[in-house]
Amino acid sequence: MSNRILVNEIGYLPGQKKRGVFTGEKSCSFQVVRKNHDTEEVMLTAESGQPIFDKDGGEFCSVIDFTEITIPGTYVIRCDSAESVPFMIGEDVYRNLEKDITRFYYLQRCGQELSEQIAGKFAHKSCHDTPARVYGTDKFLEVNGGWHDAGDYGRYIVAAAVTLAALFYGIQEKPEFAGLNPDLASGPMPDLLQEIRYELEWMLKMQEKETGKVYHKVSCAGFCGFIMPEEEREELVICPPSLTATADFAACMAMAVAFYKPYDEAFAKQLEDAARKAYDVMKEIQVPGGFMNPEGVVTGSYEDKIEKDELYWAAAELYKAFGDRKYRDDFESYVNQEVLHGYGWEDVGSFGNLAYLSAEFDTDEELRNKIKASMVAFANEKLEKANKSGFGVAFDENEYIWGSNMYAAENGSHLYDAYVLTGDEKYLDAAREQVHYILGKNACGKCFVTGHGTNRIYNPHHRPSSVIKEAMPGMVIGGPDSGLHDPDAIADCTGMPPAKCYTDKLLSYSTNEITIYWNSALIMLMAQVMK
Ligand code: G3I
Ligand code: 9MR
Ligand code: ZN
Repeated sequence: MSNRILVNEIGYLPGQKKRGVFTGEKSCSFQVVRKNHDTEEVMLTAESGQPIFDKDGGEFCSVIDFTEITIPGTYVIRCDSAESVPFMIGEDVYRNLEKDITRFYYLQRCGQELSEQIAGKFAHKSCHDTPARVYGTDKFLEVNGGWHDAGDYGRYIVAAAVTLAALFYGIQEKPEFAGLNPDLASGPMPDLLQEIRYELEWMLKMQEKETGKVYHKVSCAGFCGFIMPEEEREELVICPPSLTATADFAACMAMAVAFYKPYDEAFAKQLEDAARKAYDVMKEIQVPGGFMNPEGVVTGSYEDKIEKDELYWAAAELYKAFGDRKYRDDFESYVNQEVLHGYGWEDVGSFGNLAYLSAEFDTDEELRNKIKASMVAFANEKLEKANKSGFGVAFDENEYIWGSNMYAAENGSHLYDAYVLTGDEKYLDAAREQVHYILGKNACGKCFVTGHGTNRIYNPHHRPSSVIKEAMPGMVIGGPDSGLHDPDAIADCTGMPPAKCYTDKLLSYSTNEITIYWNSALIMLMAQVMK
């Protein structure tokens, strides 16, 4: 294999560490070249670090460190015959990308016409706006709205709740994130808050009025072909309530209250009531083994056999929002058993930890310390993996799984948490490397956000993009999955090292799909560390 130089294809902030990777058995003497129209200037000549064998990608790698370059501009790095793609150094290098990864949510809207004026090529007529059948009954409900989950057109509560939680942290960490697309705002609320409300309004409709339980999802019974959303006209089916959906819903609603109170008291009250009602009923939903698709339904199932982390998150979030003793007692009894971690759709414990640690009501100091210590220990495991990786990614060879890019971003957030708790910059640096990994400094040599970078993703598993024949910009794709979970992945990646099990094919849903919660994971991490 020829030598390559891999970098964050978007670029680097002037004040941060800047690292690329040279792949080759020997180290290299590299040049960092600043390009200005047709002139070039060598800004740095140096030697790459000691080569190490990167098991995940099956090749030798050495680190190219050019941190000392801080002058804004367009650069390439050269070494022997290898040359990196051009990238930028500058204060606003991520701005367009950040705009697109947040704008994406508007473009995923369901149940509403998207005008050409705002959505451009991705305009479409209203979709999925017929009454939906409650599975196994003759009852129909209106549950219009929300965002399409992914490359398919299902709408799933578990996925929605973690997406919103991550977006809220994004806004909290970097308030500018809420207002990057002012053309989408129509009132006093910044556009992203308004957009999140669109999802919340749909989620509220998914709560069973009589009981407070929350339906797991709404979709057609099966996946449609590659058509625009308004062309999917099969009957919509609402699947039964689940514990995970109801607990995640409660947590997310409680979290939302503080964000909407300043703008709309009545809406905030509605969120609070919904959260409390869901909380009170969630433990009653006992389905052994958790939610599974009922017979005849084959769309996304978001199955999750371990439900204690969802209860944990809900208790912490309701305590933080409302201060009732019962929520605190519940959370403390869970934490006493075990501190849980995770910022993904399946494991949500870390959201619970952050809520408890930031609650303004009384908390237990000993438990707080126990949580903090466990968060740092968890981050240490990630750091150790990052240090072993040629690319600085906090995975071992078994962790290139479906949606691995979300786990890369999530790991960055765990590292960031340890930085906040300890003040030790090594965690912050490692967290940033996860962003660089996603944006191009990876074994695939791809910028994993559509519409950005030089080696970009052209064929995401995303129905509107496939119809329009152009990738909607600003979507984080799943990334390498060594499980080879679709025919194209099997055809293209059999025998490949785990970090390279990726194929830019429309039908490779297990490596090349997109989801609302993969974008939000990157948004949360970028808001935390790219500033
Ligand atoms: O948790 C295990 C882990 O312990 C094990 O080591 C690893 C080895 O493969 O697998 C892990 O489980 C994986 C699980 O995701 C957890 O992330 C499964 O293999 C993997 O198949 C599963 O993939 C999920 C996929 O649906 C299939 O169920 C993705 O996370 C999830 O993002 C994806 O979601 C789909 C929706 O169903 C439908 N809409 C599109 C969306 C994205 O593809
Ligand atoms: O498009 C579907 C995608 O959203 C799912 O993640 C994936 C796995 O459940 O399934 C995709 O749909 C495929 C289906 O599973 C099998 N037939 C072909 C469909 C389109 O590739
Ligand atoms: Zn729709």
